[in-house]
Amino acid sequence: IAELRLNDLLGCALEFGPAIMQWSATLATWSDSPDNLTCAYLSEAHRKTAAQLAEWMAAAGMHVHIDAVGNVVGRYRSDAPGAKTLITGSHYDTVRNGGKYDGRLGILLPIAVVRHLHERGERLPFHLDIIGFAEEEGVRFKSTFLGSNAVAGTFDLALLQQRDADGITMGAAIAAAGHDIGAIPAIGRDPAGLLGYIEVHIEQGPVLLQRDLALGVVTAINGSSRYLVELRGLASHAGTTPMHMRRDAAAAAAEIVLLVERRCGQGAALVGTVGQLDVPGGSVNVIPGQCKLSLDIRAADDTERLAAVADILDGIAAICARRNITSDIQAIVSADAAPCAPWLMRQLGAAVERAGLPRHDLPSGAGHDAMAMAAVTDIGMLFTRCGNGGISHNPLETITADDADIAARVLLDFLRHFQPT
Ligand code: HGY
Ligand code: MN
Ligand code: MN
Ligand code: MN
Repeated sequence: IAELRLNDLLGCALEFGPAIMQWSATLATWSDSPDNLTCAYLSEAHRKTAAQLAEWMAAAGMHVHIDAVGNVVGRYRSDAPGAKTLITGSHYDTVRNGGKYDGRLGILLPIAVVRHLHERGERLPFHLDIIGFAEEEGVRFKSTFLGSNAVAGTFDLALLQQRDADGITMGAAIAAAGHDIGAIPAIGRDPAGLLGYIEVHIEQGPVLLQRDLALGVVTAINGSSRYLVELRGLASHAGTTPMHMRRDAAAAAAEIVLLVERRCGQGAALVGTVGQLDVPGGSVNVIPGQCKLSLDIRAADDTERLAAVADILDGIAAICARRNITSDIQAIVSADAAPCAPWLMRQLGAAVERAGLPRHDLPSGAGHDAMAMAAVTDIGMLFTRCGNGGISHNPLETITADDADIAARVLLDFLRHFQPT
């Protein structure tokens, strides 16, 4: 309270920014790795992060619980009889060696805004839920959006059988964290009770930075297809096996990497990445008999994405046939592009303009929890500028306290003017 009063007294411009930056730094102290920020689903660092978010939500005047998949759910209750609920939030897990703000900004910023409302005893005509989604990145278990799928009622219980790198099933990990997998289906929300979902997220790209804009209104989230590919050839002696007699799984993988790059270079908003490439148990003097790689193909247009995926899968089959390699290809994610609701874009845009900023609309190349939430309610997203050239999924990911502050002010203003359709 002293900090906020001081800002008021001093007329400091930054009412929300410093707290958001400080909270982000605090959360980043809990990591699965001593060398970088990695916060994988239900690890010890993940559970400490959840507990800290719950504490901050409660201190901001919210009623808080942690649900059966580890989502941290805070409700800032309305006094209005029969009030419906607007949800905001994002994820608190991270990629390996990630940044402080991906996901987390979308949880911490609304907490700062609710704290502001609570300090002033200001209630909203609707319940505001802030949800820290437990898992979006798919680091520990290959599936993504576990937290937001549970809230959207689209959680696939078969995923509980998935095993992590240590052979632990998702179900066992959830139970070990003290949660009841039997309670997962009840997490799903009734669409009739929802007014919409808003996600504040860093842009994770250079557009706002290049245009010198603090904020952007998202038009749609690009669709994405994710695969895990396992190639099998024949391990044999690196010194005695003639080149024309080899079944080199890594050489096949190298052709596939270049195939993905070439094919995805043919589309305007089409991108393709092989982010994981591994020769399990490889040795310098052994021809790779096995190679594992991931595929991540995205586009604004689903038809374009699916055409690229089909071409790439055909190309993989041709490469393997020519090289006498077998392949096992596992589809992990197929998420269609998720359009943002025009009425929410309009109200977010109006709040941006009331703050004296120009409205700029842009698509999201990154996936977000909003894609999963689109299954249960209308979605809107507000992007904040990224520094360091827009880099993300990297410890160099950065934002400024000023931008965090203006984004919080815009969210506060959006909430105060929010009109359900
Ligand atoms: O991969 C993505 O786009 C998101 O950061 N999970
Ligand atoms: Mn991410
Ligand atoms: Mn994210
Ligand atoms: Mn997200």
